[in-house]
Amino acid sequence: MKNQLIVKILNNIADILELQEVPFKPIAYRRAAQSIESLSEDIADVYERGELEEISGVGRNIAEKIAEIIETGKLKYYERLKREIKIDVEGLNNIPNLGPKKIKALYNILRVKNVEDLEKALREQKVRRLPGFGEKTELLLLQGIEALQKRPSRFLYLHAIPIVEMVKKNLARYDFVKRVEVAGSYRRGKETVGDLDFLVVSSQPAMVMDVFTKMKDVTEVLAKGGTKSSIRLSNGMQVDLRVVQENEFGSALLYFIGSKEHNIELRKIALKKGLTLSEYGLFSLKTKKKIAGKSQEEVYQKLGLRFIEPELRENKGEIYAARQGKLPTLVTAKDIKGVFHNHTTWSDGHNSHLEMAQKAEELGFKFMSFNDHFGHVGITNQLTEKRLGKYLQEIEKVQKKVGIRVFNGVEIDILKDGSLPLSASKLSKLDVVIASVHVALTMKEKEMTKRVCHALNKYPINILGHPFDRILQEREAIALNLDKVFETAQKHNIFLEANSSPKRMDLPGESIKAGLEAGCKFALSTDAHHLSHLPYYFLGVNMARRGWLEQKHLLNCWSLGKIEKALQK
Ligand code: DGT
Ligand code: CA
Ligand code: CA
Ligand code: ZN
Repeated sequence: MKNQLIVKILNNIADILELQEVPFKPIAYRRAAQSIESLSEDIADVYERGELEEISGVGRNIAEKIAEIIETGKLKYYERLKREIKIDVEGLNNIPNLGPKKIKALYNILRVKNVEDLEKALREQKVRRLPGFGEKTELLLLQGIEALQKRPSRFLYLHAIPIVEMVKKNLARYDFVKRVEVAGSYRRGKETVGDLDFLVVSSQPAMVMDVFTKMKDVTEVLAKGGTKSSIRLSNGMQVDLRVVQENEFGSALLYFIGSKEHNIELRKIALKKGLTLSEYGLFSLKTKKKIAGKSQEEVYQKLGLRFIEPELRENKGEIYAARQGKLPTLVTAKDIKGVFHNHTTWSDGHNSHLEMAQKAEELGFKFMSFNDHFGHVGITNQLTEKRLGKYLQEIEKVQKKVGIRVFNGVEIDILKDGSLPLSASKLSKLDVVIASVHVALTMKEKEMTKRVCHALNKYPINILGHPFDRILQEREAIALNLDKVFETAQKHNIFLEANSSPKRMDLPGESIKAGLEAGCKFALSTDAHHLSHLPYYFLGVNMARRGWLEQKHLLNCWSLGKIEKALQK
């Protein structure tokens, strides 16, 4: 959907033209932008119908420009203006409370060309002296720049949860709100979300718009129209909301859950059947009659497909599987009988073995495994051969005090040369051996792959821990040839980890799917360092579902007897 992009470009053009003191034109561009802002449908659809010029304020000239943006995602005229003006209007316009008049004054008097210049001028307290600015504006602009710099481009799934709950709660308490559902990447269980997308059924859209844009935590209203609005919250998260009719709720959900790639495929299938699919419903091309739209199930059915779970909707083979009746029966949180990879005060965790095990029992698990760090100097309080005996005794004691099976084990470092700091014979006596890369992360792909595969080939390992070793928003994944790693793990019956730690989410769903296709099996872990981390195992379930996993592929779903057998080394 390019409406927002087009609005932004048209407004930026207006600003540039105003800075260049071109008469009248800025007003025309702004008027067009305003109409598009309040458009209740995708402008691409208007364009396809050849009706751009029917939008109020859009004449031949602007219509051509809009068409160019829809077709190419860019506008040559705009690019040229940007080059001419030498002022980064786009960047400056992102700062709240800064409009074209102020940008002009800043340039004319202080030669401010971009956000960097502005920040410098603000810090040197030069801005307050400009006519129409003052100390208060200076502070506001500085705060705006700081907020922009802090704003992450994507959010951890875990951090999106309270926002989703907050929006739902704020809306659901009104009688005129019949239904609220979250869609988008969040609904597909993606590891991170760009923004949140909500759908609401209501016969009073204007009231919904008011309530939504006036929620307590809203710092900026990005757009407010008759049936859709976008806001920004204090943490920088953008939330889009759209009101639809009950009889189009299914097709609207389908559209806004996405992914875009999945939607495009569905539209193609519709066309082949002489139908057309949009967020408003599934229609006959010939008679224009509506065929489905109330529920997602109905739309899929009319397209000749089984219902596809949102986590699978990435156009990665799910549509073919749905047509063949071969969709996987995805694992659910209820199927998880226990979790691997938990840390305690014996290494860098915050709780004792007993506290962790009791919490696991309280959560309804049937087993858990302890895998405190063993290895390399550098990890806080790591286990050593000398401490290992006492550590194992402690776990044995805890086993007698709780009603769940407690597996012992370690998370051992894969050293630079692919060796592990404990012998194979000693490792084979432990219940669960997880091997992970924690140090020397910058190796080239070939070397790193050799290192990991060497460990998998030579040692009795049960689980390859967090294979990417990435920290979301902080550290990129290590360079690995996944095909080779998957092949080696599969050969030795080594499980690949689905690590549920919110900042790891490792392997992510799409790589789990690749591993599955290579014949690998998986183990879900919490990587908990505190008992409050244990409930986050559901994040791993999201990943497993996005990776097409069924119970038979995920060790955590098996019976204890089968798990013990699978862990034998
Ligand atoms: P995000 O927010 O980056 O994590 O990812 P999404 O998938 O939530 O993407 P978003 O918020 O831009 O749009 C929400 C859904 O709306 C998306 O999953 C599918 C639908 N959608 C958005 N733009 C288009 C489009 O241009 N064409 C089609 N067919 N669907 C779109
Ligand atoms: Ca989204
Ligand atoms: Ca969105
Ligand atoms: Zn680790």
